[in-house]
Amino acid sequence: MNNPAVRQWVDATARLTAPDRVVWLQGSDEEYRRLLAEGVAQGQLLPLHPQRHPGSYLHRSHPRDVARTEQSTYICTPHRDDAGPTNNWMAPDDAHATLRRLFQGAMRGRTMYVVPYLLGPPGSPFSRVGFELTDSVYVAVNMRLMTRMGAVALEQLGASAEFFKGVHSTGTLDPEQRYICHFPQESAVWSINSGYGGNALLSKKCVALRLAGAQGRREGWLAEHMFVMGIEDPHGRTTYVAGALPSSCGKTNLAMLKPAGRFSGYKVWCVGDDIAWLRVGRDGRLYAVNPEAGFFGVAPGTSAKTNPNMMATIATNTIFTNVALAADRTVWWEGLDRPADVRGMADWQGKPWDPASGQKAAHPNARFTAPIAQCPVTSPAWNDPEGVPISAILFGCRRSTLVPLVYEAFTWRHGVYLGATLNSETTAAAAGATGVVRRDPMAMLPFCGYNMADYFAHWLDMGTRLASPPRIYRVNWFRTDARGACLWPGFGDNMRVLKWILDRCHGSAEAAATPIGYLPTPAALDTEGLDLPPERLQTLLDVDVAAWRDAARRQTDFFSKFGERLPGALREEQQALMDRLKGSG
Ligand code: OXD
Ligand code: MN
Repeated sequence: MNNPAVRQWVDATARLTAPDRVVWLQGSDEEYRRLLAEGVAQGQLLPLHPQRHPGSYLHRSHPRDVARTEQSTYICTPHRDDAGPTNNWMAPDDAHATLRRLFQGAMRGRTMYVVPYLLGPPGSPFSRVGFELTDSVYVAVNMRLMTRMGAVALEQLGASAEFFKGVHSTGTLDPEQRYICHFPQESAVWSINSGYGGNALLSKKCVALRLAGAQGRREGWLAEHMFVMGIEDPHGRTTYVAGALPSSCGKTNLAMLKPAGRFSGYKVWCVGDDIAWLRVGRDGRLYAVNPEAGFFGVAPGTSAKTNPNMMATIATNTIFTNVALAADRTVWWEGLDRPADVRGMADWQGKPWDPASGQKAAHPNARFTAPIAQCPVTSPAWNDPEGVPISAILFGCRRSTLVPLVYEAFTWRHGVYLGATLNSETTAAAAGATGVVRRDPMAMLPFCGYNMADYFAHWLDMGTRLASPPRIYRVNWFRTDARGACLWPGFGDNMRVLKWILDRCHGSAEAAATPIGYLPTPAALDTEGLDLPPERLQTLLDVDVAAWRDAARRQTDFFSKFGERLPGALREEQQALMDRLKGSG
């Protein structure tokens, strides 16, 4: 390595953390095999059945280290206000002092891997280089699957001193001493005492969302918690859609959806399932790239029914985390189509599993890591240096009441308001209670690296620079009836909603203007062949004016958190909604 800025930083970190060895990774297949063997020797990885899961491994994490820990995640800006009311804040000097104490000698007896990676397509002006220094071989192999790792990053970096710096140590895994500290002004993140994906694979949430988001604001682009898909219609025309859904709400399933039988003339192409970087193109359209090169998906609930393309993706060369293990070294989780072979089944902690105990065999946030190139429907454009032009943006939520199946914003500004007021029920992707409704603007609440009021302003500003902005939608697959049963079949049938959205983008679908936005007329939504009684469809497309008035009023508390910094346009949109609701009786 002859980049002096990289070398100096790596040397300084090694002096602080005192690893026994420093290993610079190049990203070759041979090196990956060596790292896997090291992981097995250390007991971090367990080889799976060689024919049923070729090239695949199981990792079991510490039982108290199984999800992102938002309470230990900090944005360390000089002024508290620059982190804003939705982030934990720490003064940079205090954070550095704490981190110096914790990292001092933390890698003694271990290897420090230097992991160079490229976020975005090679040779693209959209792309950015990062380095992660980690003492976890599990992190190193996951980074190989999740990013374009090794020589390709060094080539893109050349002699530049501009790169994202990530330092990670599994430390002692003590949750009380866990810190994930972001320093946007230094393009740096330090993480200690967790080995869990979102806390430890620093390229993902820490860099590609929080740090890149802050950089994007300075440079005029957006880093978003979004999938990107191309939908090819029977005429061969591909329309690109991006969508933000809170963690564990089906974003990955949607990103590679296999259209239900009736829509066999349509084909979905996956560009990415979790993160999108969005820029204004020379033609005034919004363009997206996927900074990642792999999937870190939730295993429970993934099956041939819910996501056949992901089942094909993870058939080989996959790292599973915290799933259950059958006696024949095949993996299992709740929601998999095949029944559990309970004889000799070990749960996610490696203990014998007794289904009668009522305990889950796999952790609800068990994961798989696999390269995007293994997905049967990877978009031919996923590595295009220019990115793909986005025609529609979805903001999805998990709401059992109130929010209709789909509706369209009147304008970009109204769409930003729909994103900013997104509310969703919590899931197992983050530590804490699940099923509680919380505000999750643009599905970015845990991932916005700066003051969210400024983030909303940045979104509004992007709109002023777009000559042809995408249409914006809110979707909710999770409406239930009085008994708690889902009203909408979801999965492949979500193509019905996407079809309406495509037709809207191409000017050929009907919609009814309601106080909250444009809803499909019942005839415009293709429900042919679905067992969906008209009254159920009516509930799915219902706008309960009284309940929406309450919901609109409750936004005031959320908006007030941001004080004067909140863009006036959002309060104006709230007032306009209240006026429309009033006008409709
Ligand atoms: C993820 C998450 O891992 O959103 O993608 O938590
Ligand atoms: Mn995510």
